[in-house]
Amino acid sequence: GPRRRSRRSATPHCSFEKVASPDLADDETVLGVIEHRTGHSGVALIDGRPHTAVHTTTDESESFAEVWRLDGPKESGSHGGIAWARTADYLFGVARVPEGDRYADGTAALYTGIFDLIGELGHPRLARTWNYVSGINTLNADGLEVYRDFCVGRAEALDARGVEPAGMPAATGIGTHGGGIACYFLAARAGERVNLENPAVLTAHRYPRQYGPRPPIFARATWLAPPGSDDGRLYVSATAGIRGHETVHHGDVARQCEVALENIAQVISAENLRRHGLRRGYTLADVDHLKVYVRHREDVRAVRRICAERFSREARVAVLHTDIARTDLLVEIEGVVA
Ligand code: 3HB
Repeated sequence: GPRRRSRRSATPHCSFEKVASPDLADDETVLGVIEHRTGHSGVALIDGRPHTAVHTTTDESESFAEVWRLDGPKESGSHGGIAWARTADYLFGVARVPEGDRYADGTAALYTGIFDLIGELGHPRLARTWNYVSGINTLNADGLEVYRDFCVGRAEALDARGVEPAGMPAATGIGTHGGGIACYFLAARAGERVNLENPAVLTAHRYPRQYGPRPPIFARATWLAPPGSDDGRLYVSATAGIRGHETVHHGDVARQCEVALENIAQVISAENLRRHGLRRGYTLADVDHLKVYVRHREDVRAVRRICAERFSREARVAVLHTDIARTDLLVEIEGVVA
């Protein structure tokens, strides 16, 4: 069938496609493939592309492949459990922490491994991360919630490598139904990388202690543009119904969804981009390749309806059924602009 492709671009872009599509094998633009499915697989380098399957939904009819592409000659490899592929400007990597009864040490090793690899390969600036954490709201062997345990490990890796919290890009930290922690990421050699905050939401690394011994550390969005060009893209973090640091509208998925949309609209607005030195601005109609994470199966229809009203009719919207980092959050939404 026809393959819907984004415009050519000098920054990595994704599309949502059928899993195991035979067309992918000889497509030289592919940087990496993440399958969203009802089961997981290990990290692999297949035909020079990093690959894994994440167990992010409970109905195989919702499965799809998130295919990352970029034009240009590529090089790939596998090092310390991280499968990677890169062009001259950008690198895509995939890694995993195996299932266990504690995650801080494994997460710290994962992130120090990522920092070391991107440094050695000369793509030192982390540009976007996705973290799919199984049993995210369950307790680890010490009685600490697994998401908080993950946050401890990530914070320790930053300490160990001297990475400032403000240097951490847009992220996703969300549940999966198995497989430990799957992490994939983009990193840049050079060019513009601007991490954005949302003035309506507290900077994650300043969250008070009530959310865990170490805070989450990520930006609300990251703008990337290649060296010598302003043809960039804005990658929006998984965004929830939070104001300040507090969850709003407990138990009301529709209103939480509206606040998440409002938070995305604010972070990508001209006013917010100007505040971060970028002379452009966007609305919800500009966001594509949305991944919408819904905690309860029975809320999927309501969330789909709200998203259909608020995003472009052309936007690709994937709804996934999985747990969310904070137990009182019912929905989270991420996407890519342009
Ligand atoms: C994270 O910890 O990286 C994270 C968590 C979220 C949303 C976005 C990022 O719930």
